Amino acid sequence: MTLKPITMIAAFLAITSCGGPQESDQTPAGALLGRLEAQVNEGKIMFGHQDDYMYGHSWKLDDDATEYMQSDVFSTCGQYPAVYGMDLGGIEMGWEKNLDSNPFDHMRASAVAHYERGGVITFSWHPRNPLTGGDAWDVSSDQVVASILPGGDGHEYFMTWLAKAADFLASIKTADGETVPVIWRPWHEHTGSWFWWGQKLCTTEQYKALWQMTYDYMAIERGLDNLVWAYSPGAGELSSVEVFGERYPGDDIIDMVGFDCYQYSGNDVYAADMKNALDITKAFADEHGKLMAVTETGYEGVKDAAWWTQVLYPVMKDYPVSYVLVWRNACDAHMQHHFYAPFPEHESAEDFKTFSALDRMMFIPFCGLSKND
Ligand code: BMA
Repeated sequence: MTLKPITMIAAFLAITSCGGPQESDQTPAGALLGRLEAQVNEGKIMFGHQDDYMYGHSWKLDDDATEYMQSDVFSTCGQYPAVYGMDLGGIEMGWEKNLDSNPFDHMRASAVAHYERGGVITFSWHPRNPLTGGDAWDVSSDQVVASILPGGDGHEYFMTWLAKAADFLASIKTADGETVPVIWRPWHEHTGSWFWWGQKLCTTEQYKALWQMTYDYMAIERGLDNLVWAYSPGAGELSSVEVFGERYPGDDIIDMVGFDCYQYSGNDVYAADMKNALDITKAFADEHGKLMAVTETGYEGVKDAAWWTQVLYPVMKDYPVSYVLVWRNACDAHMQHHFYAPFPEHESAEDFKTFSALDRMMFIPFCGLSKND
């Protein structure tokens, strides 16, 4: 794979330091990338779940919690997801809780706990609309990206949003002061037009400039060295490798490529959509020397008792997928149907257990106190 300058320096230091690669002169991002690459080479696919420790199908973390142990995935199969996804939406407003009511303090602390358990963290971002004041889904103006780029009226204001996101990402540290590496996946699903940074809401140049501005600020100006940068179009629009790459910000910025693909109808349609997106992503990843992942997927309500081993696994098993992340299990009373991972009473729980035990699937074993202690 092609390494970015910062990673190359890290790799060089790691090789030349007397302790070998384990002695970490590496940046946190370089270390995470090395780990991800090694796992892919061993054929491992990490399972991921959005907001896993924050809430589940019928529970929510206490605001005054000090531990992060509860998880629908753990309750179902006895292991935690290897990848823990969260979303920074709301950080830009200075809110205490994100757009799905997760306190940022708990997000930070649970990310550290998950990292110390041996897991990997990823953040997406659904920032509000900086021009209209609406949410990320407010597509009433196609001038939003233009307005926040350098020279735009909203540029300075938007830079305060990037600063708040950067502050948070830099603040995820262990008690020893080690900065936790994260897979950072902003500006996702841009091939669709449902977010203010989407296809019809800005030009290719503007979209690329948005990434460049984000990278220049976070990685260069702020020097954040714990971010593995991920690019993930929506799968629905991926008709070719060219479409995948049309708004690609560049090899200097991106470390990992993936896509978001959901099941909305039959298994066959989903399997075909996934295969198409996997083929295109793999071709692009190979050409650019990048890792690949299924950055978001799932079947709302998992309405098939054997979905894990008969639908999801068969379609991705022939690809070098670093991780596959399913979306959140909403706990709000009016969103009980909105879940993508199983819970013990769900009809796909048994199948999920089988899935979690597959050789290639990677979860995080429970390694705290035993339940009898
Ligand atoms: C969407 C839904 C929303 C949520 C958003 C950001 O797909 O799950 O309910 O607010 O993601 O997490």
